[in-house]
Amino acid sequence: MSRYLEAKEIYAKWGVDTDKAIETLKSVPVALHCWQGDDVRGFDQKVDALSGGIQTTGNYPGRARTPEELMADIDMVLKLCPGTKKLNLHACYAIFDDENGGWVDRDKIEPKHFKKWVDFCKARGLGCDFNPTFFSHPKCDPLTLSSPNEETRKFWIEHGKACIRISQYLAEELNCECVMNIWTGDGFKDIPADRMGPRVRYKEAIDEILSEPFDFNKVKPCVESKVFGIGVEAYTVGSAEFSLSYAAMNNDKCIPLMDNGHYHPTEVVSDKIPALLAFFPEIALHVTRPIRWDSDHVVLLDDETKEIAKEIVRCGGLRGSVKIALDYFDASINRVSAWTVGFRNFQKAMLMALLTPDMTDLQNANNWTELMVKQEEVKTLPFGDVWAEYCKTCGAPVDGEWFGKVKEYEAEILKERN
Ligand code: RNT
Ligand code: ZN
Repeated sequence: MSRYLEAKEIYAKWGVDTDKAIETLKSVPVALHCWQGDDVRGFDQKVDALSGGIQTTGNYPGRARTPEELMADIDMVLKLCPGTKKLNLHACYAIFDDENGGWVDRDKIEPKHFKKWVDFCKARGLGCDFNPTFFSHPKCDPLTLSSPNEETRKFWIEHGKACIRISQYLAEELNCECVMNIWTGDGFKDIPADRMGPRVRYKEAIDEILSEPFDFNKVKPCVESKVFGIGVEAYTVGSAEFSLSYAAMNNDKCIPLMDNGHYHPTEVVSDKIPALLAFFPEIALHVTRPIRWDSDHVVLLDDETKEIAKEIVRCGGLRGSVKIALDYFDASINRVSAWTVGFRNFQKAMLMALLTPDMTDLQNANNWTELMVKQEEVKTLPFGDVWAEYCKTCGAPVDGEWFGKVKEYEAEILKERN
């Protein structure tokens, strides 16, 4: 008997249907963030370093420098990862060329600047999420939507509106919901004199952005909170309370987004998922790995990643109420590998969650003894055999078979870049 069939029988004894778990997982889109490939630089500015509360470290060779290079690297990752993917683009990945009239600033970008990405997604059957880029730009003063300077604010509001139009275009062209995430690094390094002013301006600015017409069935604007960032250690305008309140008060046009790197170290997003789903029909996630003060390390198959996946599954989030995206960037290791490890790990976490029997009855019967025993025992069920089967049925390499391909790609393609 094959290892998979044996595993299937073992799981069946626990009341788990492995074939069904595999089929379910295949239907869940996870957005792959384009920005792991080029250290969040994008193509619209001639900047050497990121700014605005966000930072990459490392200079591993092979960073994608052009849209073509980034697309080739993404293609590699798509081949190496099982599961349904969406692409996640930032506005700074606009592609300007002679045919579409050349460079424009962020307040003037149009759907045509994303036509090549639409063609890329169409050819690969991908949907696409989108993000206005409110950082790494001379018009950050350093604030954006919360700036006291009206001209600055206006510029960034126009950028946000342009991004709504682009998101609508992506959703229509690809016939797939487009999650449009608003995150700014607006904040202060040291103790502010006025904490309220920036938040009121931020709120009004988002109101203006969302006054741009769009179809809420197709475009899902989100607000992402953060606790602090590099250079903005003392105060963040878009704090957790701010963002959650904004989404709650505007639930006809906006949903909350939680990035699990954006909370105090003992807080967990896994627990916040059911808390939010008790009120919001839809929420969005950025899955990442926080480590000390950084929010963006490569996703590992660690306890909290598994717990996040478990909550998504238990709360019925795989049927569309939880929009899943990855968000991390590591410039110190092979970027294709970083992307692939994180994507495969989140797939593993979701498969593990789908292979976990529902033990709600034990909890409701106050049977905490048996619940503990079972929760511990499921940890050693033959997960790896089901994972291998999942990879095979998706036409993706199994563990141990993909890294060699990345090494070849590095030797042939990435090494040539400098
Ligand atoms: C930054 C936020 C934000 C960005 C991306 C690039 O801390 O998590 O989501 O990582 O938009
Ligand atoms: Zn994020």
